[in-house]
Amino acid sequence: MSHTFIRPDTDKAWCPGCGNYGILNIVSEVLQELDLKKQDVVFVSGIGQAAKAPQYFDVNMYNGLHGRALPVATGIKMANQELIVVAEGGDGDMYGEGGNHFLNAVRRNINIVHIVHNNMVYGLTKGQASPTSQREFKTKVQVNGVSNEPFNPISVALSMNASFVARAYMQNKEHTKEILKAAFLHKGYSLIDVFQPCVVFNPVNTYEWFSDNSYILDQTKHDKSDMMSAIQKAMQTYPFALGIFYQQERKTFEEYLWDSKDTHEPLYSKKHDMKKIQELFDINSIS
Ligand SMILES: Cc1ncc(C[n+]2csc(CCOP(=O)(O)OP(=O)(O)O)c2C)c(N)n1
Ligand code: SF4
Ligand SMILES: [Mg+2]
Repeated sequence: MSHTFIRPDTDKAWCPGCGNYGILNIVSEVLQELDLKKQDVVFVSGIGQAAKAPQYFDVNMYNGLHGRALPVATGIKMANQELIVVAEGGDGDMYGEGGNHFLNAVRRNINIVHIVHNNMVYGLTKGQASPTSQREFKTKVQVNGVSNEPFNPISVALSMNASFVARAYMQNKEHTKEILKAAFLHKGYSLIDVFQPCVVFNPVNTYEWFSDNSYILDQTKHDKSDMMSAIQKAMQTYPFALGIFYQQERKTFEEYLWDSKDTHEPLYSKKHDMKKIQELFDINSIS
């Protein structure tokens, strides 16, 4: 087995007891056990506590603007389809600020792995409600408690025919690893929403709360090719089901593009007409 994917030379800027540590270890072990090579993997993130995770992996990474991990990940995958591209971040980053990118990544079905650390709060900015905050969750901003319907990423992804939709709880280490491995091996867009306690700014959705309010789907009884059954399970809350709700391969964004071209050659290795590019720069530099 190859080396750990966690960089030893970085201080992790997370609070003691934060669920992000568990996810970091799980993802590292998944990369290891799938025997991936660090040069073949790219992690992309935006802003937030969860979005720091890629900085701690010994792989290629790009840390960009809040909510913008998915468009960057899409661009990377389009430029080089040989890379394994992962977008990783928090519930605010991916479902709030990056919400529209989430919808379109699902619709495109581009072959990327999308890992969302769902702590039901904005951790980095010290505890405001996020799209997945549950009703009546009180914060310094939402003093009377959250009144909005919590965003349900699982049912939203399913309603747009996502090709792989799963939820995990990081305390269930082996189960989360199993789901992530399946996501990495899946051809097409895969969403893995991972419950992750924030021990400082979310005193409601604690380790105990997530355990008490979730159960592991029996995958031998749940038919993951049955969309209606997946939607039904996704709509059920308290307890929340954990596991692969739905998995059905369909044509990817890359494959649609290939159909309209005479070559599958990735963008990065194509010969470009440097004269034409220079002309564009020249035109744009005229003020
Ligand atoms: C455009 C923009 N809006 C707002 C912010 C402030 N901001 C930074 S992180 C964050 C929330 C992060 O929450 P989440 O994605 O859930 O990550 P967590 O810290 O909980 O892991 C916000 C609102 C920002 N950096 N940029
Ligand atoms: S504020 Fe919450 S999410 Fe951020 S590092 Fe601390 S425990 Fe983790
Ligand atoms: Mg969060």
